[in-house]
Amino acid sequence: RTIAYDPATEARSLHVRAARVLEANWTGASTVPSRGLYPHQWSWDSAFIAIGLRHLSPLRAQTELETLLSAQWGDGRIPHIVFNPSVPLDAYFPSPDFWRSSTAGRAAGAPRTVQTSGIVQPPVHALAAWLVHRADPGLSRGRGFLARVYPKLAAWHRYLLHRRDLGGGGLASVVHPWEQGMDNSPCWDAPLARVVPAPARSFRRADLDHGAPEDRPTDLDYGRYVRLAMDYRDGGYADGAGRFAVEDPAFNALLIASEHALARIARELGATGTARHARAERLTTALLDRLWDPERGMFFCRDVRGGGLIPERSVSGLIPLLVPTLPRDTAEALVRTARGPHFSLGDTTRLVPSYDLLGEAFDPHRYWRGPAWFNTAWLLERGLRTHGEHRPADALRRSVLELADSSGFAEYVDPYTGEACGTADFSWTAALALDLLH
Ligand code: 9WN
Repeated sequence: RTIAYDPATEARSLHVRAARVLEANWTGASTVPSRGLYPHQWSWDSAFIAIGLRHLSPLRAQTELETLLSAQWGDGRIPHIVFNPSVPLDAYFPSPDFWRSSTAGRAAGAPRTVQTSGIVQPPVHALAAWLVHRADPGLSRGRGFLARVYPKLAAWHRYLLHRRDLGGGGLASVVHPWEQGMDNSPCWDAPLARVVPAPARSFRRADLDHGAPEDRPTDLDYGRYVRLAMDYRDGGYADGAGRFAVEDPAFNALLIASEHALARIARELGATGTARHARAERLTTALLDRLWDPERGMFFCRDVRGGGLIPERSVSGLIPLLVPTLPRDTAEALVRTARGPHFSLGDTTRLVPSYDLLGEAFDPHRYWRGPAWFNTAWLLERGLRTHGEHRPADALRRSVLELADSSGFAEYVDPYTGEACGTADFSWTAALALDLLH
């Protein structure tokens, strides 16, 4: 007997399986991105995870963000990893004994009781906090959720806007490829070439215990990541001196979206939010002035140390579609670029590739040098809707749901075939599929 295809049943079972992934990766106070490859709490992962978790348990979603924020440093930075003390040191590299946050980070106000990394990740948190609040405003008000997280999120944005304006043009810079979250993007190749790699024998890559070497960054990349992080640590995590400083479009677009979210949070708490919206507008102007390329119809990274835009097309340069007050012609150009030959969205690719299909460095399997990721698809889907592009948004939403399902909630997929790459049962894939299901 053939069983008729029933979308409602399919959706229910996707919901159940996504929920199981998040349940299995929950540690009691937060969620690991993956049990094997990433056994601690990651910053922007937790924000995406909270956005999905709010549909399962608004309380757990609030807790996810609260746990992350309890590891915030005195200077306002939210560390990119909060280490779980019960996980063996050699399970992930770099481990707490590399970052030495509680000693090396003392001047920057690192917490004493919990070990963290010293770099940051993209500021998705205020956006996540607002969405989590809206999932159950009664619970949120009862627990004083927004009142407790608001000052921390405000301090986080203050850190990025003041300590990280390394280019002096009003945007935040990242000081390490891990900070932007797309670790081995070809955008970093030129600025990284100036960094003398740490010797390969000076560290052990635990990631290769779980991931295929041809899917992961190279040893040479790792040598440079380690050197940059070591220098930052040895300078007490003070900002301004490092050799690597880049203004990235996605990082700053997320800061803008999160400033608008903070304005809404401020209003919910009885303030006007006007100053925050104004700040988001100033950031939007700076983003357009410093990173927009009208000829190529997308945003590019700016190499603050080398000067000038980095001529590599990355999905990061499409993500500013999230910014609600983008000029109409800019938004339209971004949609054209996403659908054009470099990203081919809705044509030969179903989720947006992380890097230019026609770029010299394109590789459909190597991490952020071509594969498609679910968080960038979610951000683009939201951006498309923000600008009234509902048809491509609907198609992207369907692709996220189908590929999350068929890939076993893969970390990333081949952009052409949808073949699963990286680790399976990846938390933000499950969380964001869950969010788009609702
Ligand atoms: C380094 C956890 C993180 C993501 C990043 C992704 C990857 C880490 C690594 O995994 O980075 O932070 O070890 O490769 O690139 O975006 O947050 O999922």
